[in-house]
Amino acid sequence: MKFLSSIKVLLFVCVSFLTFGQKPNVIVIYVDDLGFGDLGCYGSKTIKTPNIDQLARKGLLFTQAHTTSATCTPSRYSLLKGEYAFRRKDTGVATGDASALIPAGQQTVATIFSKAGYNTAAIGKWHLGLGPLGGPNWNGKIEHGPLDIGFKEAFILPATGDRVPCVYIENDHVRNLDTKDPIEVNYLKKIGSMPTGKENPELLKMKHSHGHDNTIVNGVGRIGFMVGGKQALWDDEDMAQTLANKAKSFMIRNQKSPFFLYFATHDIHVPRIPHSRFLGKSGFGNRGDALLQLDDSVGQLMKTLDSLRLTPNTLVILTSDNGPVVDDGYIDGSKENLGLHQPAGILRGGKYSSFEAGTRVPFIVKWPKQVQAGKSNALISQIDFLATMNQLLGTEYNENSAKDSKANLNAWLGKDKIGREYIIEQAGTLAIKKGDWKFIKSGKGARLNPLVNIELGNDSEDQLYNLKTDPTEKNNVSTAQKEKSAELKSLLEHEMNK
Ligand code: NG6
Ligand code: CA
Repeated sequence: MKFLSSIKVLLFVCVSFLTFGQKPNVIVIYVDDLGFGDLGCYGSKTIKTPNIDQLARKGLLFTQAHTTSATCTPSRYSLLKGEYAFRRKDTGVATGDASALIPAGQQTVATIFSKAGYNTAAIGKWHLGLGPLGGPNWNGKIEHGPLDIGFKEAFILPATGDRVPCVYIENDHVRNLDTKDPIEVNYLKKIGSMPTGKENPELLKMKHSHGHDNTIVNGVGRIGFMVGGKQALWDDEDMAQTLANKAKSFMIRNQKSPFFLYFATHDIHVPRIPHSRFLGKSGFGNRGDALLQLDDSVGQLMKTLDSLRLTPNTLVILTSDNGPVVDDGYIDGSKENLGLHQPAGILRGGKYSSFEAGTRVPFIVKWPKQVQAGKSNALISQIDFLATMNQLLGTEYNENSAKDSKANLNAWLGKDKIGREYIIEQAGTLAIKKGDWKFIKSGKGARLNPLVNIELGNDSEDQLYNLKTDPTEKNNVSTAQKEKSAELKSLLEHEMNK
């Protein structure tokens, strides 16, 4: 039996690579909080993003691509695991000391690449929890991390830039930790004597607008409290270059074998503390400067591919984990200097929102050898990444563990211009988009988050929008279009109960 199934896998792999030739390298550039309107190639005339625009010129730009959720943790969970995060109760925005949401041994897209003989790396933001129940051991081996779910190497931030502990994890240990200065983390109460933004605002180099008033690290108030680990603390200014260097080194070391690189940038999430090379250069505050820095990182990675002559057979996907936000808790000049820049383009809402800007994000696929440059209006979702990569690689995988992920390679490579029949979007409530229609389920949440100034898309009534005639979701037609509304509602409920 085992022999037969090995033959089957071998056949699959052969068929797949007869179709696609030599195994491509795959790089996912997973940007944090990048909006549908942020990039030149998506119509922005304000902040310049030449390197990403070049990706789009040589690749395929999607206009109807969605992340699964309007915040980070659930989106990343779905992308790597192939299961909607709403199926679980614990996949909201994770704290910095959360235990692993995907424990050791579970199938992810990285285990699939590994099985297919790829070298795999996770570099950048993690934010999926680490360690067993009760959280990670910061001062020893960190279990249930990327290395336990298919990545052969890792260089990550445990959660976000604004959450403690502000240290990198290299493979399964905190980098540069002095064991005589152990790290302790607490999300419930202050520990130790490190100053906090609340008690010592005079020590801050960047003030918070809301939240972010716990432990001060590098002059910035964070979420959560930490002590120790002084030698291990990251430099915010150098973070983008540190991550880009790690990615480049991984590509250089693996130029002879196929690789899968999950490059999850910290840009353009808060705190936005770009290097002095970029600070003040966009004219749009720190968010604009962080966008320049992001574009530069992308340029560096692409240049490295060129210099290694790997460009033709490398599949690069650039996308975002959720929609945009301007003031996400720090006073960094982004709000004051927004000018004519429209992070969400014409879309309504933003990060945290059930309106389109929450999950409709930039999505660019470039693979010179196989993908014709152009534009696609196909409806696609990051939920399909796992099954689609599996289809590309021709491996066998456990469909039950990735039950929401569907193989959609033809759409992702531009051969099928229709894509999915429908997609599900998760924010305060759930929404479904099918054809021209978008249905948002009624919910109890507030309509507006005044702190971030974003309409969340919640309403006590169901909402239905015709995105073709009403792309900015202004005209709720759920009463006038009762049948359409009922159809989408029942489809959504069917998905929820699966
Ligand atoms: C919010 C934070 C915000 C950001 C977000 C997660 C406050 C007031 N706001 O709770 O700054 O960190 O969580 O962003 O603490 S995400 O992109 O990782 O989902
Ligand atoms: Ca995010």
